[in-house]
Amino acid sequence: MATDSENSRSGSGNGDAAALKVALITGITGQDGSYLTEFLLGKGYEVHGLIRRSSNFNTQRINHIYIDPHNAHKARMKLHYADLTDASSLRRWLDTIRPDEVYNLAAQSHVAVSFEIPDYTADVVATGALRLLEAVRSHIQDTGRAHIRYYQAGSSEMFGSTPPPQSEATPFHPRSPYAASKAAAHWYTVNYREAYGLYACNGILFNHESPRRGENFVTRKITRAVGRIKVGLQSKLYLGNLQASRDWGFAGDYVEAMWLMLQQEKPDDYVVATEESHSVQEFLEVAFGYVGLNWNDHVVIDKRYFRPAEVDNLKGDAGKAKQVLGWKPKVGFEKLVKMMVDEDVELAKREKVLVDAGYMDAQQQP
Ligand code: NDP
Ligand code: GDR
Repeated sequence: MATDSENSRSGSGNGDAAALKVALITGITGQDGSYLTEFLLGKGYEVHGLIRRSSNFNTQRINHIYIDPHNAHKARMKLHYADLTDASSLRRWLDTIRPDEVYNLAAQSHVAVSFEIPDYTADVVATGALRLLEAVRSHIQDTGRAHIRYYQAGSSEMFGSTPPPQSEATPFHPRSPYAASKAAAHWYTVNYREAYGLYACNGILFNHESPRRGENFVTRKITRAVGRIKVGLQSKLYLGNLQASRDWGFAGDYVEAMWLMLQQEKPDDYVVATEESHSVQEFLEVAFGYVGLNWNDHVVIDKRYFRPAEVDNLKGDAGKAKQVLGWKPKVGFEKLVKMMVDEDVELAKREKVLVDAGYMDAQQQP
């Protein structure tokens, strides 16, 4: 996929008086980035996404909305190479794109992996957010574009071991390098709001899932396995702690809350959650049960998936988001699980065709 920067370096080229609102999204290739892009395009925005260089294409989640920049007049989503570890790229694209809203969604977002690569996680998640905030601050200072609004993708992982229900007033007790880095990014964002008057919001989002969820997060790992077991491509599913509980919502609902935070008169921080909590085991029961399977026949506990420190129980109190933003989730737990299973059964059926035709190895795990 060609990025704008391969063809021209002009970005949108529009000034502040442009009719279209312009959004800049880091992490556009991730689960939330794809839903947020669809949502903002639907609102009439021009959307610019920063993508990082990868040896394989990493744009699968946004390919369906991509229009080749050679048809630039038709394309309202544009992609540019940058990285949260490269401050110069962040400032350069801010100056070129001149966005009205900046959504910082990029992260090394896997909690277990953050124990394996803690320095890198801190560099992207904590210092990366600081680099972007500083780029926005200096861009405003040099251009006078003080109306820019900034969204920081905060996480319920910051609450860690503090018992539920967790609200904006609940103290943080992070349990991983990822969570500690998100807590730093949270406070950098508060600091830039207080120190420089930046319109900056922290969304403290509880787990949100979808058929586009990365395949090594527990929900998608389970629904992928259900699909593959159902069509006979796999028999076992190896998991870690089944007793952890999470407040699981639908990503498509949560990106609307991000946008709503940036449409208020004053910047603030908001918890976004369904206010229901379910264990990993309950997720298994619903997902396997939905297609007539018993999870006990397939799940094997593997110690390697236990974490050095666990977050046992998350359940949000989203009263403030409901009251101030008028936001509420549309998709509940059972509907979410079934939506993911339905999609993954279809995906497994397509894989099965390839396996049966000899184009793919059944053991090839996602
Ligand atoms: P994903 O892991 O699906 O997406 C992360 C995105 O960040 C990808 O686009 C990834 O690019 C990009 N990225 C990673 N490292 C860098 C880097 N160094 N420079 C630039 N981009 C980078 O996450 P989600 O969409 O699920 O989550 C979005 C954000 O919300 C994250 O910050 C996450 O921590 C946070 N969050 C998520 C929750 C959830 O339940 N999903 C809950 C609370 C917070 P690539 O595609 O190339 O890997
Ligand atoms: P989480 O999501 O850590 O909450 O972070 P994940 O799906 O990875 O884990 C949820 C719970 O399931 C348990 N678990 C397993 N997890 C994974 N990944 N793989 C397994 O095999 C497995 N077995 C059991 C975990 O121990 C945990 O308790 C997600 C990410 O999206 C973060 O970026 C985000 O900030 C938080 O949600 C809110």
